[in-house]
Amino acid sequence: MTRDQIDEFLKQIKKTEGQNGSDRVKEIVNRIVRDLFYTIEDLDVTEPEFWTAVNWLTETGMNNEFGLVAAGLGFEHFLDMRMDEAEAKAGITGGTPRTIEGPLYVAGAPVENGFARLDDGSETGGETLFMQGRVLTEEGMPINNALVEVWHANLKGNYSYFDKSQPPFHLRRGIRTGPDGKYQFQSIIPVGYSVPPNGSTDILLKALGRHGNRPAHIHFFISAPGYRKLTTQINIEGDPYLWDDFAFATRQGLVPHINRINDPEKIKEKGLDHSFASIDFDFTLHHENRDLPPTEIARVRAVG
Ligand code: MBD
Ligand code: FE
Repeated sequence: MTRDQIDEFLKQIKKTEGQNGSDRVKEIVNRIVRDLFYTIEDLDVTEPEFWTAVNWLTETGMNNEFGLVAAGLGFEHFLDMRMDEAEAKAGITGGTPRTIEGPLYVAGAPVENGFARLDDGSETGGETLFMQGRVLTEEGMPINNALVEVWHANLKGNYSYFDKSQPPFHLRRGIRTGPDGKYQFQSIIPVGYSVPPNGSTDILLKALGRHGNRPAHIHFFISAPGYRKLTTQINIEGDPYLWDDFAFATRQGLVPHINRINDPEKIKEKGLDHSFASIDFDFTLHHENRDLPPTEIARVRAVG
Protein backbone atom coordinates (compact mmCIF):
# COMPACT_ATOMS: atom_id res chain seq x y z
CA MET A 1 0.00 0.00 0.00
CA THR A 2 1.05 3.60 -0.45
CA ARG A 3 1.66 5.94 2.48
CA ASP A 4 -1.42 7.89 1.35
CA GLN A 5 -3.61 4.80 1.60
CA ILE A 6 -2.24 4.01 5.04
CA ASP A 7 -2.70 7.61 6.21
CA GLU A 8 -6.26 7.55 4.89
CA PHE A 9 -7.06 4.53 7.07
CA LEU A 10 -5.32 6.17 10.07
CA LYS A 11 -7.60 9.18 9.60
CA GLN A 12 -10.63 6.90 9.56
CA ILE A 13 -9.48 5.33 12.84
CA LYS A 14 -8.86 8.78 14.34
CA LYS A 15 -12.44 9.80 13.50
CA THR A 16 -13.84 7.09 15.77
CA GLU A 17 -12.31 8.68 18.87
CA GLY A 18 -14.84 11.29 19.99
CA GLN A 19 -14.31 13.83 22.77
CA ASN A 20 -13.84 11.45 25.69
CA GLY A 21 -10.67 9.69 26.72
CA SER A 22 -7.18 11.10 27.15
CA ASP A 23 -5.54 13.36 24.58
CA ARG A 24 -2.16 12.10 25.76
CA VAL A 25 -3.10 8.45 25.26
CA LYS A 26 -4.65 9.22 21.86
CA GLU A 27 -1.47 10.97 20.69
CA ILE A 28 0.86 8.21 21.85
CA VAL A 29 -1.23 5.25 20.70
CA ASN A 30 -1.94 6.78 17.29
CA ARG A 31 1.74 7.48 16.79
CA ILE A 32 2.71 3.89 17.69
CA VAL A 33 -0.04 2.38 15.49
CA ARG A 34 1.05 4.57 12.59
CA ASP A 35 4.69 3.51 13.01
CA LEU A 36 3.67 -0.15 13.17
CA PHE A 37 1.49 0.10 10.07
CA TYR A 38 4.46 1.64 8.26
CA THR A 39 6.73 -1.12 9.60
CA ILE A 40 4.36 -3.87 8.41
CA GLU A 41 4.13 -2.25 4.99
CA ASP A 42 7.82 -1.39 4.54
CA LEU A 43 9.11 -4.76 5.78
CA ASP A 44 6.21 -6.70 4.24
CA VAL A 45 5.50 -8.40 7.56
CA THR A 46 3.61 -11.62 6.87
CA GLU A 47 0.41 -12.63 8.63
CA PRO A 48 2.06 -15.55 10.45
CA GLU A 49 4.81 -13.15 11.59
CA PHE A 50 2.22 -10.70 12.87
CA TRP A 51 0.33 -13.35 14.86
CA THR A 52 3.56 -14.80 16.18
CA ALA A 53 4.27 -11.35 17.60
CA VAL A 54 0.78 -11.05 19.11
CA ASN A 55 1.16 -14.45 20.72
CA TRP A 56 4.62 -13.54 22.04
CA LEU A 57 3.18 -10.38 23.62
CA THR A 58 0.40 -12.40 25.24
CA GLU A 59 2.87 -14.90 26.68
CA THR A 60 5.23 -12.17 27.84
CA GLY A 61 2.40 -10.64 29.84
CA MET A 62 1.33 -14.00 31.24
CA ASN A 63 4.95 -14.66 32.29
CA ASN A 64 5.24 -11.19 33.81
CA GLU A 65 8.34 -10.57 31.71
CA PHE A 66 7.64 -7.13 30.27
CA GLY A 67 9.87 -5.50 32.89
CA LEU A 68 12.67 -7.75 31.70
CA VAL A 69 11.95 -7.00 28.05
CA ALA A 70 11.99 -3.26 28.80
CA ALA A 71 15.48 -3.66 30.26
CA GLY A 72 16.73 -6.00 27.54
CA LEU A 73 15.58 -3.90 24.61
CA GLY A 74 17.30 -0.87 26.12
CA PHE A 75 14.16 1.09 27.03
CA GLU A 76 15.11 1.39 30.68
CA HIS A 77 18.61 2.65 29.94
CA PHE A 78 17.16 4.99 27.32
CA LEU A 79 14.97 6.56 30.03
CA ASP A 80 18.15 7.04 32.11
CA MET A 81 19.84 8.74 29.17
CA ARG A 82 16.87 11.10 28.87
CA MET A 83 16.95 11.92 32.59
CA ASP A 84 20.71 12.52 32.40
CA GLU A 85 20.12 14.90 29.52
CA ALA A 86 17.35 16.78 31.34
CA GLU A 87 19.62 17.17 34.37
CA ALA A 88 22.62 18.25 32.28
CA LYS A 89 20.48 20.94 30.62
CA ALA A 90 19.57 22.21 34.08
CA GLY A 91 23.27 22.32 34.99
CA ILE A 92 23.17 19.20 37.15
CA THR A 93 26.22 17.08 36.41
CA GLY A 94 28.66 14.90 38.34
CA GLY A 95 27.82 12.95 41.45
CA THR A 96 27.05 9.26 41.47
CA PRO A 97 25.76 8.13 38.05
CA ARG A 98 22.25 6.72 37.93
CA THR A 99 21.49 3.41 36.36
CA ILE A 100 18.37 1.35 35.85
CA GLU A 101 16.17 -0.02 38.64
CA GLY A 102 15.32 -3.24 36.83
CA PRO A 103 12.17 -5.26 37.51
CA LEU A 104 13.16 -6.97 40.77
CA TYR A 105 12.79 -4.39 43.56
CA VAL A 106 10.42 -5.34 46.37
CA ALA A 107 9.02 -2.68 48.70
CA GLY A 108 8.80 -3.18 52.44
CA ALA A 109 12.24 -4.54 53.34
CA PRO A 110 13.29 -4.11 57.00
CA VAL A 111 15.10 -0.83 57.72
CA GLU A 112 17.99 -0.68 60.16
CA ASN A 113 20.12 2.16 61.49
CA GLY A 114 23.65 2.52 60.11
CA PHE A 115 24.29 -1.17 59.53
CA ALA A 116 22.43 -4.20 58.23
CA ARG A 117 23.27 -7.77 57.42
CA LEU A 118 21.51 -8.77 54.22
CA ASP A 119 22.16 -12.51 54.03
CA ASP A 120 20.88 -15.10 56.49
CA GLY A 121 24.07 -17.18 56.44
CA SER A 122 22.47 -19.96 54.40
CA GLU A 123 24.40 -19.25 51.20
CA THR A 124 27.53 -21.37 51.25
CA GLY A 125 30.58 -21.22 49.05
CA GLY A 126 30.33 -17.52 48.40
CA GLU A 127 32.49 -14.64 49.53
CA THR A 128 31.53 -12.46 52.49
CA LEU A 129 31.19 -8.81 51.52
CA PHE A 130 31.29 -5.68 53.62
CA MET A 131 30.32 -2.53 51.77
CA GLN A 132 30.45 0.87 53.41
CA GLY A 133 30.62 4.57 52.75
CA ARG A 134 28.70 7.79 53.16
CA VAL A 135 25.75 9.53 51.58
CA LEU A 136 26.93 13.01 50.65
CA THR A 137 25.64 16.27 49.22
CA GLU A 138 27.12 17.70 46.02
CA GLU A 139 29.22 19.86 48.36
CA GLY A 140 30.62 16.77 50.06
CA MET A 141 28.68 17.15 53.32
CA PRO A 142 27.23 14.03 54.98
CA ILE A 143 23.45 13.62 54.73
CA ASN A 144 21.68 12.67 57.93
CA ASN A 145 18.61 10.42 57.79
CA ALA A 146 19.22 9.24 54.24
CA LEU A 147 17.73 5.87 53.33
CA VAL A 148 19.99 3.41 51.52
CA GLU A 149 17.82 0.66 50.03
CA VAL A 150 19.90 -2.24 48.77
CA TRP A 151 18.95 -5.45 46.98
CA HIS A 152 20.85 -8.10 45.08
CA ALA A 153 20.82 -11.70 43.84
CA ASN A 154 22.06 -14.79 45.68
CA LEU A 155 24.77 -17.20 44.54
CA LYS A 156 22.46 -18.60 41.87
CA GLY A 157 21.71 -15.17 40.45
CA ASN A 158 18.17 -15.27 41.90
CA TYR A 159 16.28 -12.60 43.85
CA SER A 160 14.18 -13.30 46.93
CA TYR A 161 10.39 -12.88 46.52
CA PHE A 162 10.64 -13.86 42.84
CA ASP A 163 12.61 -16.94 43.96
CA LYS A 164 10.30 -18.48 46.56
CA SER A 165 13.08 -20.76 47.87
CA GLN A 166 14.63 -17.76 49.67
CA PRO A 167 13.14 -16.31 52.87
CA PRO A 168 11.19 -13.03 52.66
CA PHE A 169 13.48 -10.00 52.09
CA HIS A 170 16.61 -12.12 51.89
CA LEU A 171 19.39 -9.90 50.45
CA ARG A 172 17.10 -6.84 50.75
CA ARG A 173 17.34 -4.13 53.41
CA GLY A 174 17.02 -0.45 54.10
CA ILE A 175 19.83 1.28 56.01
CA ARG A 176 19.24 4.67 57.63
CA THR A 177 22.20 7.03 57.93
CA GLY A 178 22.97 9.10 61.01
CA PRO A 179 24.53 12.60 61.13
CA ASP A 180 27.82 11.20 59.77
CA GLY A 181 26.00 10.03 56.61
CA LYS A 182 27.49 6.57 57.03
CA TYR A 183 26.01 3.25 55.94
CA GLN A 184 27.46 -0.22 56.04
CA PHE A 185 26.18 -3.67 55.24
CA GLN A 186 27.37 -7.24 55.40
CA SER A 187 26.30 -9.67 52.71
CA ILE A 188 27.70 -12.03 50.10
CA ILE A 189 29.11 -11.12 46.69
CA PRO A 190 26.25 -11.91 44.31
CA VAL A 191 26.39 -13.82 41.07
CA GLY A 192 25.18 -12.38 37.76
CA TYR A 193 21.57 -12.73 36.66
CA SER A 194 20.35 -14.54 33.57
CA VAL A 195 16.86 -14.27 32.09
CA PRO A 196 14.62 -17.31 32.71
CA PRO A 197 15.65 -20.04 30.23
CA ASN A 198 13.11 -20.50 27.42
CA GLY A 199 11.00 -17.59 28.72
CA SER A 200 9.65 -14.83 26.50
CA THR A 201 12.70 -12.61 26.96
CA ASP A 202 15.06 -15.49 26.24
CA ILE A 203 13.13 -16.38 23.07
CA LEU A 204 13.29 -12.79 21.84
CA LEU A 205 16.96 -12.28 22.69
CA LYS A 206 17.93 -15.57 21.01
CA ALA A 207 16.05 -14.52 17.87
CA LEU A 208 18.12 -11.32 17.96
CA GLY A 209 21.34 -13.31 18.33
CA ARG A 210 21.79 -11.86 21.82
CA HIS A 211 22.34 -13.28 25.31
CA GLY A 212 20.33 -12.48 28.45
CA ASN A 213 23.10 -12.18 31.04
CA ARG A 214 23.88 -9.42 33.47
CA PRO A 215 27.20 -9.01 35.27
CA ALA A 216 27.05 -9.43 39.06
CA HIS A 217 25.65 -6.23 40.55
CA ILE A 218 24.06 -4.67 43.63
CA HIS A 219 21.05 -2.33 43.36
CA PHE A 220 20.46 0.86 45.34
CA PHE A 221 17.82 3.47 45.93
CA ILE A 222 19.35 6.38 47.87
CA SER A 223 16.86 8.93 49.15
CA ALA A 224 16.74 11.79 51.62
CA PRO A 225 14.27 14.66 52.14
CA GLY A 226 15.25 17.62 49.94
CA TYR A 227 17.38 15.56 47.55
CA ARG A 228 16.79 13.89 44.22
CA LYS A 229 16.35 10.17 44.72
CA LEU A 230 19.20 8.19 43.19
CA THR A 231 18.53 4.85 41.51
CA THR A 232 21.77 3.05 40.79
CA GLN A 233 23.82 -0.15 40.96
CA ILE A 234 27.41 -1.10 41.51
CA ASN A 235 29.04 -3.85 39.49
CA ILE A 236 31.44 -6.49 40.70
CA GLU A 237 34.76 -5.88 38.95
CA GLY A 238 36.20 -8.71 36.88
CA ASP A 239 32.83 -10.18 35.86
CA PRO A 240 33.03 -11.44 32.26
CA TYR A 241 29.77 -9.64 31.45
CA LEU A 242 30.87 -6.35 33.05
CA TRP A 243 30.74 -4.44 29.75
CA ASP A 244 28.37 -6.86 28.02
CA ASP A 245 25.24 -6.41 30.15
CA PHE A 246 22.05 -7.38 28.32
CA ALA A 247 20.36 -4.46 30.14
CA PHE A 248 23.02 -1.84 29.25
CA ALA A 249 23.34 -0.73 32.89
CA THR A 250 27.11 -0.74 33.50
CA ARG A 251 28.56 2.74 33.73
CA GLN A 252 31.95 4.27 34.41
CA GLY A 253 32.02 5.24 38.07
CA LEU A 254 29.89 2.28 39.17
CA VAL A 255 32.62 -0.37 39.26
CA PRO A 256 34.36 0.08 42.62
CA HIS A 257 37.56 -1.74 43.45
CA ILE A 258 37.06 -4.75 45.72
CA ASN A 259 39.61 -5.01 48.53
CA ARG A 260 40.42 -8.51 49.77
CA ILE A 261 40.97 -8.38 53.52
CA ASN A 262 43.31 -11.07 54.87
CA ASP A 263 44.55 -9.30 58.01
CA PRO A 264 43.70 -11.66 60.95
CA GLU A 265 42.98 -8.65 63.22
CA LYS A 266 40.42 -7.24 60.78
CA ILE A 267 38.89 -10.67 60.22
CA LYS A 268 38.51 -11.14 63.96
CA GLU A 269 37.02 -7.64 64.26
CA LYS A 270 34.21 -8.75 61.96
CA GLY A 271 33.64 -11.95 63.91
CA LEU A 272 34.71 -14.02 60.89
CA ASP A 273 37.09 -16.95 60.51
CA HIS A 274 37.93 -16.29 56.86
CA SER A 275 39.08 -13.45 54.62
CA PHE A 276 36.43 -11.19 53.15
CA ALA A 277 35.77 -8.68 50.38
CA SER A 278 35.36 -5.00 51.15
CA ILE A 279 33.99 -2.19 49.01
CA ASP A 280 34.18 1.50 49.93
CA PHE A 281 31.66 3.58 48.04
CA ASP A 282 30.14 7.01 48.67
CA PHE A 283 26.84 8.09 47.12
CA THR A 284 26.37 11.73 46.16
CA LEU A 285 22.82 13.13 45.90
CA HIS A 286 21.76 16.22 43.98
CA HIS A 287 19.57 18.83 45.61
CA GLU A 288 15.88 18.64 44.78
CA ASN A 289 15.01 20.65 41.67
CA ARG A 290 11.36 21.44 41.02
CA ASP A 291 12.00 22.37 37.38
CA LEU A 292 12.98 18.80 36.54
CA PRO A 293 10.98 15.58 36.30
CA PRO A 294 11.17 13.83 39.67
CA THR A 295 13.53 10.88 40.02
CA GLU A 296 11.10 9.18 42.38
CA ILE A 297 9.44 7.19 39.61
CA ALA A 298 5.84 6.03 39.89
CA ARG A 299 5.87 2.39 38.81
CA VAL A 300 4.00 -0.72 39.92
CA ARG A 301 6.33 -2.63 42.22
CA ALA A 302 6.05 -5.81 44.24
CA VAL A 303 5.35 -5.35 47.94
CA GLY A 304 6.82 -8.07 50.14
C1 MBD B 1 18.08 -7.94 37.02
O1 MBD B 1 18.62 -8.33 38.17
C2 MBD B 1 18.19 -6.66 36.70
O2 MBD B 1 18.85 -5.90 37.55
C3 MBD B 1 17.66 -6.18 35.52
C4 MBD B 1 17.85 -4.78 35.14
C5 MBD B 1 16.99 -7.01 34.68
C6 MBD B 1 16.85 -8.31 35.03
C7 MBD B 1 17.38 -8.78 36.19
FE1 FE C 1 19.41 -6.92 39.30
